[in-house]
Amino acid sequence: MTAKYLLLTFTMLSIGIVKAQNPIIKGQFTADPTARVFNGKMYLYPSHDIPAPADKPNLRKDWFCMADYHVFSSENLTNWTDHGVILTQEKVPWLNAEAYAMWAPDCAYKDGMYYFYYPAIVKPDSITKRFGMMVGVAVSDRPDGGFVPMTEPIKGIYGIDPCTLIDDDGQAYIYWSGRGMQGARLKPNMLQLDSEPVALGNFPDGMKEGPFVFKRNGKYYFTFPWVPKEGETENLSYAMGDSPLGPFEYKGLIMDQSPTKCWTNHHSIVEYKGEWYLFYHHNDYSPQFDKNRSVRIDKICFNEDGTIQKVTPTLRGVGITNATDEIQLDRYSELSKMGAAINYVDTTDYFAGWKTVLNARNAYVQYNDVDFGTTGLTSVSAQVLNGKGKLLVKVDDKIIARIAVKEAGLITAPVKDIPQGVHNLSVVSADKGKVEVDWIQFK
Ligand code: FUB
Repeated sequence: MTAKYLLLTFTMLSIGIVKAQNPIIKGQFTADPTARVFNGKMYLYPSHDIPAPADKPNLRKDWFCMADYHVFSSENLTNWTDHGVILTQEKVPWLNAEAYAMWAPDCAYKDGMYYFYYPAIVKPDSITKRFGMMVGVAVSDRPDGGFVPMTEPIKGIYGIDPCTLIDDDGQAYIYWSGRGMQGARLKPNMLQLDSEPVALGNFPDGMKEGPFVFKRNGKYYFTFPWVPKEGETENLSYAMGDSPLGPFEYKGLIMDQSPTKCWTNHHSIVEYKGEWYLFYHHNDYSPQFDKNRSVRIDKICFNEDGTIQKVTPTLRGVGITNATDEIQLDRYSELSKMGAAINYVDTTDYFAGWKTVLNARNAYVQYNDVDFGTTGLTSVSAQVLNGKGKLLVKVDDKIIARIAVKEAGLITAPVKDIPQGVHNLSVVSADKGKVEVDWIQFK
């Protein structure tokens, strides 16, 4: 084996490539997504939910459990690279490594260095002489690893969910939720507060956390998850103001509470290549336990006056899917009202994903934004999990293939007249047969 081959094998093992649609990261839980654009690339800094380890009987089984952080990156918001673990609780001297409480993080860039902020529970005997949650910083000269944790948490921050803003004049601010929503200036070293914390107010009553602040067209947006009433779950809301530490005026909802009752919804909002995106989370891969969450992305739009248009969560998410990839139809853009359903492939392993079930004539699933390139594509294959029936494959409104399903397996059919470029794809049932499709792919 040559050294080059060994290096390639090691690189492929340590950097996982994952594909998009919602949720965007598969094979592990990801929550509390902070997305940042560094060097023209999108980086994602989420929390890393895990089920409580069986050998830790003292940990609550019904609560958040997080021991480390990964970072992911993407050029196109479709293919995500997992750069692996960037920080573990054992590496940080001031935190209680038995607490598994590495909650929502953020990362900021200033003067050639990257600052990774994260909340955790302090050691009972720590130098801080405090209990509860504080915020630490780890520093690196690159965004995807090499983070060295500072030996003490930031003095003056008692709370969770740090979020940073670097204003146009280079001044950095940090926000968090502790006793209410708080904000302060950061010193140029990005490691210490440069002002007393300011209590940010004028928000509606109810529990709030996870602040995310950004600036657009000279306006400051203070956005946050909010539970309006006892017994409800977190929506996403926002306020606007003319300066980084307020005052802010409450404007309304960005996203409704989850219809399936995931209690938390933590988010970030970021501009990339001229479009704005909302990163948020939902318990897609853990339908029975909402503390094991997964990151999603959807587009977010603004009105002329700068106010935010409400976002409807989708499964299709964002980005363009190549026709030659496995196209997961179950992350659909549109589903017929009758005769179509999305089910888990394996209810004992939710990470196996979903399947599309069509069981009536004209039932359909539509998946938008597929790139057929300059084509030269000659066939389409459907990974059929079950069933018998006839499927029509359409690009926009034109039938380009007919697939006869007699049994489970990979069924291939010739295609004709596929248009070039990006189009909407749909699969339609041509008879009453029930067919379960995992994905389809063009060759
Ligand atoms: O992930 C743990 C906590 O749940 C976060 O810090 C909150 O924002 C909520 O998402």
